[in-house]
Amino acid sequence: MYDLTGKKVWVAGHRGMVGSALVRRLASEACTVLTADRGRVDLRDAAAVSAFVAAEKPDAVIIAAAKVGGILANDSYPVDFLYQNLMIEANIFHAAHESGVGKLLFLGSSCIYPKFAEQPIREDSLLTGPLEPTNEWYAIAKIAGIKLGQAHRKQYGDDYISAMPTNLYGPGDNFNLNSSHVVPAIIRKAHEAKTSGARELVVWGTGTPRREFLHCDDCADALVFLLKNYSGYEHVNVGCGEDLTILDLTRMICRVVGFEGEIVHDLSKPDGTPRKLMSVDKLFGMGWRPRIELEAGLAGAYDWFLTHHAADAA
Ligand code: GFB
Repeated sequence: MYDLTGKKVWVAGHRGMVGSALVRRLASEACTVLTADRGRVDLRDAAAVSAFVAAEKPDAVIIAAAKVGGILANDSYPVDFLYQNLMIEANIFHAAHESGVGKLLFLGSSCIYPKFAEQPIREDSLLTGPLEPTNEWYAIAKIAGIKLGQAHRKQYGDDYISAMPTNLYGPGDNFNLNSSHVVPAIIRKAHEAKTSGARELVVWGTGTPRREFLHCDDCADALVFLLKNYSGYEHVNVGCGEDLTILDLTRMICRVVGFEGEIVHDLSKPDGTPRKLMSVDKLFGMGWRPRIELEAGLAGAYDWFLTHHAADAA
């Protein structure tokens, strides 16, 4: 439905884990990829964003730029997660319409759904119940982004769509233990425990919550698939359709890293949402499938960590 041939596609947030995966994926399309470093345009500055888009005139935009983080970061910095994400999305949506961008893909997250949504979570569960308190700030910003896209379609007929990825991991992830998500955190902790000869590895919370994990390269492939093939009012869940407990994930990562010590629990840290497995019926119904199995994906993420971060962690 949307031909990328000869198009200029702006990947906002190209240096992030998803943004860099999108740049890798788009390299195999016959399009031009536009990127801009923070020094060139501050996405929280409306005038700067409008000037950049008016000058560069992209045909399509993917909003992969966001203030992101794990459960502790979200719970600790609500203003940052709400304000920065609202500003980034509002500025890019506005500038895109002003400059006549033909296709826009907005990225949200599975945390937009109610804490106790029926599982697997269908797209129409949105706004049917209270949010998870640890990340409601980020969730509200992302829900506002979905609504902005729908408003542009309703008022102007803009072909702006939204995708809601599940928990992601892979190359380019954030391995800072205070702000990261669970996969990079456990990879780093298992590596440091192994190399230091520690007997224990600390996992936050009870380990009983369940999470669905998708490799960032599979996510990027799904996003390009939607950019080319989807043009609808409702957002689309992007996941793999399977989940596991945090404890089983930790055991899998320990096997991959080669740490054989004990897993202990820090119950002073929050569990967050008990489960957030999303229904992928809509996306799979369009013909897309993920390709990267979790254990193999984790091994690749550990290799990337060893190449890029092990020196910091030593
Ligand atoms: O990945 P995570 O931080 O984010 O936590 P959420 C997932 C689960 O892993 C939680 C547990 O139950 C954590 O308590 N966990 C165990 C750990 N050990 C660790 C650790 O060392 N670090 C971290 N970070 N978690 C995020 C939202 O929620 O999901 C974001 O806060 C976003 O906004 C993202 O939506 C996709 O999955 O709980």
